Amino acid sequence: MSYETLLLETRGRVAVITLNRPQALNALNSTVMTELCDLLGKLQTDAAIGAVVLTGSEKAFAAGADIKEMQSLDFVDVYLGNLFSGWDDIAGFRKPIIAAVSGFALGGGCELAMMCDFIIATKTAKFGQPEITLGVIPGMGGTQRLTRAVGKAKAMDLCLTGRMMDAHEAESCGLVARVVDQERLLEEAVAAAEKIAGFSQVAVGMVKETVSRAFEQTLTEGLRFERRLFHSLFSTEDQKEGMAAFVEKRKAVFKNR
Ligand code: CO8
Repeated sequence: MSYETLLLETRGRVAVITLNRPQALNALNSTVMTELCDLLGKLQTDAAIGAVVLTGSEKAFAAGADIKEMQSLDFVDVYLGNLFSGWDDIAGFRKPIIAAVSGFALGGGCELAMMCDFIIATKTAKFGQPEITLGVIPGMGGTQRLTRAVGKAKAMDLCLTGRMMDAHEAESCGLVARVVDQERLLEEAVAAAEKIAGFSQVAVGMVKETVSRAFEQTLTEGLRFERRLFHSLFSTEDQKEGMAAFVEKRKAVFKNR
């Protein structure tokens, strides 16, 4: 598999995807979107891959949608063309995906990181939704996912002023799961992904589904959904193996059955 804007490396059961448009700080143009959707579609059905790490360069995870590409579009172009709707496929990816962020994660870059299941960032990471400075608003979930992640006050602050927040602020307000030194970013993200890929993929898929549901429905409905999936796991061999391994004081060997 070879792509113009992406690099792919496999480490054990982890696929590491690197956004690779250094000349534009990894700005997300339509080629990036098409290629990323294509690649994730292939990884979705690849049984050898249990989890994905999505990263960028040291300077930029992604500095947003490609402003030069969309600059000359008018309302009819973007409305009839349903601009950016292809990115929804990324949020629909069913395997765990970790964003490993260094440098700028702005606009669509911040939104792409938020579509991932969690974010590990370096101390140099900077997050923001600067669309207001361009005369537009976030268009790929920034007003919704950011608000759910950090609450109204911070989301309003970032979206209305266009300011960036650093990794420390992003971690303290809940946008980022872990902050690490630059040289440990990929190591830490791959280790987390490898750990996840070693668990029962049935249970892993259900964690992703249930936690994601928490953002979409009431607590009562979410709890009921969680309980039903929890019950259903008792029909799997992996539940028998996981619990037997605990009792027998050994490491579980999951078969994803
Ligand atoms: N689009 C296109 N090109 C970009 C972008 C971008 N978003 N960001 C940077 N570049 C290009 C620059 O034009 C420059 O190219 P050139 O050398 O040809 O002039 C090159 O990358 C390097 O950038 P800078 O020289 O500006 O680098 P600096 O270190 O001086 O500044 C910044 C870095 C602060 C990140 C600055 O580049 C910047 O402000 N970039 C734009 C950030 C922004 O406004 N992002 C939001 C874009 S709108 C958006 O994302 C809408 C989301 C809707 C959905 C998205 C779906 C994907």
